[in-house]
Amino acid sequence: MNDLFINGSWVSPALASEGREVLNPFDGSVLTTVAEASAADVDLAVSAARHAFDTGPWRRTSARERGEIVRTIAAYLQRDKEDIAHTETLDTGKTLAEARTDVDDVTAVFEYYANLADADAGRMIDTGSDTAVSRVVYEPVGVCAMIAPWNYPLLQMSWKLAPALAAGNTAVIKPSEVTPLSTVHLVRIIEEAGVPKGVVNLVLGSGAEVGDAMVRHRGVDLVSFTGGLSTGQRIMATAAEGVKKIALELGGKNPNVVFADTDFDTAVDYALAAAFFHSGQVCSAGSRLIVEDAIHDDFVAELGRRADLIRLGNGLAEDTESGPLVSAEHRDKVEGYIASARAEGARLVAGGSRPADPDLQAGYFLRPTVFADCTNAMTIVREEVFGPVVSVERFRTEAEAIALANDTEYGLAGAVWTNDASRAQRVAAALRHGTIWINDYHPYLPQAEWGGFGKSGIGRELGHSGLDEYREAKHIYQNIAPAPMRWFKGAGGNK
Ligand code: TXE
Repeated sequence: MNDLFINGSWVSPALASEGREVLNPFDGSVLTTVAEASAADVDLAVSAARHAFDTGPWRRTSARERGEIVRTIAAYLQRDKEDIAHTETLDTGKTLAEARTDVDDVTAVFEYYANLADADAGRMIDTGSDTAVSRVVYEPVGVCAMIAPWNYPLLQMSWKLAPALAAGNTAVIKPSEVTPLSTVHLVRIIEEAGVPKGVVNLVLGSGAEVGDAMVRHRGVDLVSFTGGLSTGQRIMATAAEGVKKIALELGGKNPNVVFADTDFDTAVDYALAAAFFHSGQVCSAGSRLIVEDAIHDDFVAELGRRADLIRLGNGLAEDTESGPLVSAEHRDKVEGYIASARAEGARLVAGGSRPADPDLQAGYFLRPTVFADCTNAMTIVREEVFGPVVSVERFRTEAEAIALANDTEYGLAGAVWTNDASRAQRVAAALRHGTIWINDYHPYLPQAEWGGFGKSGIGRELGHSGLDEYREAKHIYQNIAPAPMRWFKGAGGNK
């Protein structure tokens, strides 16, 4: 199993292992078996990345040339779009339409950072003196460890890798052990695009061993992680020992606030997509619906009706609207949240169980689930469920809506629905979340920063800030007419 890519070669793990089975969440079948790395492979991969950074040509390549290679990666992603989308659907269960969109989005991110690579060579500083020149330049941080989750395997890795490469870093990357396949394809493309050996190194395996070894390794300068809150907390603590730079995206509990003056049909339609897109396994999922009293009951009834109609099935089938959850373990976790909601007094409006369809019994399916009569004291409202479950709360005043929407330890994204433009801006300004949508849900742009307030994480991906995560600012000051300054004259006059 030559699935690890270290120092420009596809290699087997250093220690013999049986590998890891990769399952299709639609039916639990084994798609393939991939190599399982260990800490020994991490050591080899970091050494290769360290050597490539310290001695290799990559960071000294002109920013324009690096940009060209990053652009070539984007072109090859489009060339292989169908193949990659098919792989992502098999591995994650998401529909082909979603997987194709992922490839397009990832392509756009590589193109964006290709354009940005040489757009900013630093700036001159006014020293106030004719004899001193001062400038600030940007340099790559060094060796970056990148750890990605399973919901958007290719996309989350690309948000890290594209800016890091454009800025001249080297990397050791690890996709989730649950969904490694599209990342293997990406690395083949990176190799083909002419990225020098040692610049990108791929390890596969568990978070507990391989991920942890990456975060601990003394040769790593920066850790970029997207995943769950508790794993992020552990990574932050471990990275602190080496005072490594960190970028964390740890999910959210995202409020979707609907005022009564909005267009009812559109708001219900988007609330459905916000909550159930990719079975709710989205860090920005609108899993917390907050609806004004005057329309609340009608809204809940219509949402429940439409949720029941969502067509579950094989992501490869064109008429499927929603696939399974990513794994049996994850479905168990989501079912635990459904049980807690019932126990804590939420009212089940739709779903709440596995589908009865005989064709779906082997997969990890769960029906789209709506809970009403929720309060912000309930577990289902406070914790990230990461499944097809939406909780509904009720509000009466604008102030109450804002207070509810901000009452979360997370702060990744939120939305407000209203036809009152000034209220829309007021509420958007008051919400403490990294992205606010007004009369929309879910769009993001490579040019716009993505990341969270509060426990949703540290740092930003995408946009200019997404590049800055991978750059060190350096101030270079030159005295062009040096002469003694005689600050210390000394007892004897110090000639
Ligand atoms: O994620 P983990 P899990 C949330 C979501 C989900 C929960 C748990 O709520 O229910 O997290 O999911 C690697 N050191 N999100 O357990 O553990 C792991 O191998 C270093 C939100 O699957 O965070 C994988 O590559 N790495 C999220 C990656 O971390 C470690 C997306 C994510 O796994 C590690 C996914 C360790 N000690 C889940 N332990 C989002 N922000 O979008 C694990 N990993």
